[in-house]
Amino acid sequence: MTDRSAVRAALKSQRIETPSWAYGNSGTRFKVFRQEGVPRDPYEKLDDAAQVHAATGVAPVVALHIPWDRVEDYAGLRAHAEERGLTLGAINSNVFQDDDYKLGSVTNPDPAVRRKALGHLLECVDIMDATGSRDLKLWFSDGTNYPGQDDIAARQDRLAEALAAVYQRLGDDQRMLLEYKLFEPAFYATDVPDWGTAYAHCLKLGPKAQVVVDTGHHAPGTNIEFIVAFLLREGKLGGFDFNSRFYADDDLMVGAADPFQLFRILYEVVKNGGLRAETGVAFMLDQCHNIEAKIPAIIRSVMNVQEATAKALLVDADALAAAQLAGDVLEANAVLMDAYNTDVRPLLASVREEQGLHPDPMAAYRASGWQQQIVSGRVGGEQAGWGA
Ligand code: AOS
Ligand code: ZN
Ligand code: ZN
Repeated sequence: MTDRSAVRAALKSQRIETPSWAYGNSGTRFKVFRQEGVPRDPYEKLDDAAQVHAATGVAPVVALHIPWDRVEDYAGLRAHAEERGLTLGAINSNVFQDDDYKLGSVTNPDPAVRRKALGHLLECVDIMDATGSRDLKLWFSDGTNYPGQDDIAARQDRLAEALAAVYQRLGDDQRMLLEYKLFEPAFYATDVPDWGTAYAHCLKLGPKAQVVVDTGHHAPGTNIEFIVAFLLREGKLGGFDFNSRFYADDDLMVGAADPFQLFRILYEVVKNGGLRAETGVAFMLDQCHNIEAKIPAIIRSVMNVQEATAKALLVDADALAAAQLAGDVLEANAVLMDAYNTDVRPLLASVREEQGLHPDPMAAYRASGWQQQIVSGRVGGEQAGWGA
């Protein structure tokens, strides 16, 4: 039997970090469909994030992206967040949008370009000092398109050199999260293509370097929960970029494409202690809402993570361990599936009521009147940052 009060407490204490860019206009390489009422600056993105937190009670952290969220006064931005009950989360660096980075950023064969990229990464740590952010999230688009284009091993040396310089600059309470991605925009050899590459670099760097798992960054069929279990066991899982994929890096709402996979991932998180705050696993979303309404989509995504977490928490650990020990394959599988097949929506509704929240976050947002307010009050919302 699972301890229901412990399940409820765990659900209340989970923190889900929403990305500033999900609140802005976004699209594909073909078209950005602009929506009414979207934020015009980082301050308004935080105002929207506060609505997500108000409706769900578990989303008080907002990840920023530099330069998309560049402001004059980061301490002021932090104060704006704190006035709304929010804190500023991971600073996402961007060394992929300048012409200089055509052949790579920190792995570019030209030392001047490498210096420029490193300068940006170090600037992001300066920004973290002002925003109070714990995490620097590093995703590199670096790689090559054609065999022979550049020396694969030399690029690893250049990457290691840049990472070491950034690592040196981190404060005692700061971490760097290294994200991997199989392909895109590099189509032949990406410089950080998989968890093994990210893990090897992080291991050499030290305890403040951890791997981030973006659920959309694997080859089809990859067993992501195995990666999660392995990294947690090694103390190297820094966090998630949650989203859904049908084909490549689709950045759709988490839990929309494969809720069973999300459950399997969250089960490994729960089982291996990743839900405990001291483990430091950041539950971030990395999504774009290109055709659906943005704030409700983010609320739905937070709920999807909560539902998968609740199901994972409901797995009867004793019964599972007994079945595993007895070699009872079918019973072990049945114990896991029992939890997955439980309708946890009533449980989550009652947990929310206990927290003084509306039992249905989607209805709470609809009733808030915020959407009407931003549609009439904001003119000329900005693009999230790419696809221009
Ligand atoms: C890119 O594919 C990665 O998922 C990044 O984490 C992210 O989408 C981008 O850097 C926005 O910050
Ligand atoms: Zn990501
Ligand atoms: Zn991605």
